[in-house]
Amino acid sequence: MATRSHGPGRRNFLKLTGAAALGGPLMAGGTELGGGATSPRPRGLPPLKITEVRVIVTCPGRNYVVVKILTSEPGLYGVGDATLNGRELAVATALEKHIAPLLIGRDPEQIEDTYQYLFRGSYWRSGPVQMTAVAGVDLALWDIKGKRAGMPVYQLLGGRTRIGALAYTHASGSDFTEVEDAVRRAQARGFKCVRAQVALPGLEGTYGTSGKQKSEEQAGRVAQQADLPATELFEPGPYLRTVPRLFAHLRSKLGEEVELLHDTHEKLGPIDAARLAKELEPYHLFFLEDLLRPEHKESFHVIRQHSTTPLAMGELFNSLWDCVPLISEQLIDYIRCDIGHIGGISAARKVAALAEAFHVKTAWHGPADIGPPTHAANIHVDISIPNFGVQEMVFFPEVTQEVLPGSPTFKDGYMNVDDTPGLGTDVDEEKAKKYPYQRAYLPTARRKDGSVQDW
Ligand code: KDG
Ligand code: MG
Repeated sequence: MATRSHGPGRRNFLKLTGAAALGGPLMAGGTELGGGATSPRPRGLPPLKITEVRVIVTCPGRNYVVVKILTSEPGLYGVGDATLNGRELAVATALEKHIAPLLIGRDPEQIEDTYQYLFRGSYWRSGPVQMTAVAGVDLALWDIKGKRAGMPVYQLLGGRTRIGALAYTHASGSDFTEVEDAVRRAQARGFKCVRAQVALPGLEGTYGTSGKQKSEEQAGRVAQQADLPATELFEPGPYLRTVPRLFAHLRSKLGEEVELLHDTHEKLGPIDAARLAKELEPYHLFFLEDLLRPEHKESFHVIRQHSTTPLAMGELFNSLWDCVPLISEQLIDYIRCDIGHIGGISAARKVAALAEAFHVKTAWHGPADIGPPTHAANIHVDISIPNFGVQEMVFFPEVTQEVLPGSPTFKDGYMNVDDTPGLGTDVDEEKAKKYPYQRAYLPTARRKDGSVQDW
């Protein structure tokens, strides 16, 4: 575990005071933009400054990067999540070495300005490492604003639009019957929507399965961590033959009511993707996820021309602009960016608004490899927008919840947050110290001829 913190050293303080004296920041209605805060404020709250940024890397079950931002108001702090699976230390370093020094002395209430400053101010835009770091800061700032206002973040976003967020979990297995049993277990637990993945005969490992699954939680923890990357085998032929048969089996055994989803995990080329979407049509999927690599947005036309299976895409996107072509051309039905990898709530609400204009719904990424603050952010956005679709979720193990308390709750198929001000999540720094970072990678994949394949 590493906790490195940035506070207002005398040098930083002088630098910030100097910048203000040179007239850098602009004044707006008694509030300074681009740095510190001045009084009086329009609504009479005292000025607030960021005094310290702590970057906490911990491994309670798996690696997480937590950003804790402290303010000049005693006891007022915000907690964000900046976890990027397999590249945690790159994000932690970006935060510690490059971003934290920029934050000291800024007004934490100027969330949009900070987001713009970090996104555009670096000149080098976007990218998963930078945007995960920005998301960590963004979440912590929304947490602070909610705590200061005495409101949960969803209230700041416009208030409730629904009683909870319809959730989906994962079911997988080494054959169709095992997957069917896993779906039934999920249904017994209250889930109305279940993602189904099956192992491919004759191939070592398949994304989303790890042989015989023991529980939904394990099924959810698809990104198995290992000291060095495991190599899985993939061939499109067996995959394309097996998946439609899986869904034929599930529909014949489970009926039409349960909503079924499937994740292709960017493995296919355009014509294979179109074939899969077309062949899955009779089984009425809720959605078919991530058919193509994120580079190949234009190829979604091919899929759309051949099929009415609802499509979801986006967990590898890093900004609003990655989403624009697919949304504005109505090539997908669900946008499923990771709020923790596109810059946080400030970016997500713009993606959601863009999607709303084009009849696209949200389905934010919600795997085990992002921390509870991002899962909480998912729900705050889900329950305050008009065009929410579905929310992927996981049950965190006890050890994770001890270190990172306050995850959203699940009941009768829906996720929810309570009225705790802010995001409702926290970090126990003492407990985090007990679980030091462990090097871990995502698996990789190859074809049978040895060539590289997307995992
Ligand atoms: O770190 C990679 C995982 O987040 C990803 O494999 C999970 O695709 C995923 C999903 O839909 O949950
Ligand atoms: Mg996915």
